[in-house]
Amino acid sequence: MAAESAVHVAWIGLGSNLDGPAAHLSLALRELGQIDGCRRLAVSAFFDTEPVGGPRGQPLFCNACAVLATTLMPLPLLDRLQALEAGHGRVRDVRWGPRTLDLDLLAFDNLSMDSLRLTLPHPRAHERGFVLVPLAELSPALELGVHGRVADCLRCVGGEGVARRSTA
Ligand code: A4P
Ligand code: MG
Repeated sequence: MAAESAVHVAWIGLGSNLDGPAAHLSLALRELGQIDGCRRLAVSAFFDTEPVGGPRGQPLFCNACAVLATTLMPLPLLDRLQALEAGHGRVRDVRWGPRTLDLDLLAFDNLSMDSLRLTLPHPRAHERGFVLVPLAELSPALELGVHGRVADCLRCVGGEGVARRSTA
């Protein structure tokens, strides 16, 4: 990471429910730390989670969160995340359908933005146990914009359908 560039903090949500979900997450976590301009600061446990939305009967998801220090700005970081998804064979067909790897930019510093390609904080993070449970392990005091602190969002939503894996 270039020493003279401003360093930001980015929170990433990882999800997979196809072709060995935990292996996709483990590899993606390594890859996140190898992105030029990114350093991995912290990683949550892995969680088996009931699918929210999408087609009936789709497989359980594995979810986790990571915190990165980065000199990249949000859109270039999103580009890198989408390139990693593509490298894992991600195919976009059914909305909220099965996927090998989903990398969501959950929050970036305390930035709020809403553009065609990127909304920050992630517009559904505050209402989803599969995001909030791993995120609360790392950053319970993180503010999700107008929705308030992660720990408070989790108290409202609850962690139903989210089970910590005994081994990652
Ligand atoms: N986009 C806008 N803001 C962001 C952001 N903050 N981070 C745009 C990432 N992308 C953002 O995303 C669609 C478009 O959102 C992107 O092109 C980007 O420009 P996508 O990854 O192609 O598709 P998606 O993830 O299916 O879309 P969406 O609507 O973001 O889905 P969600 O809300 O992330 O939900 N159940 C369990 N248990 N675990 C899961 O991980 N995931 C989903 C997806 C549904 N149910 C789940 C899980
Ligand atoms: Mg996504």
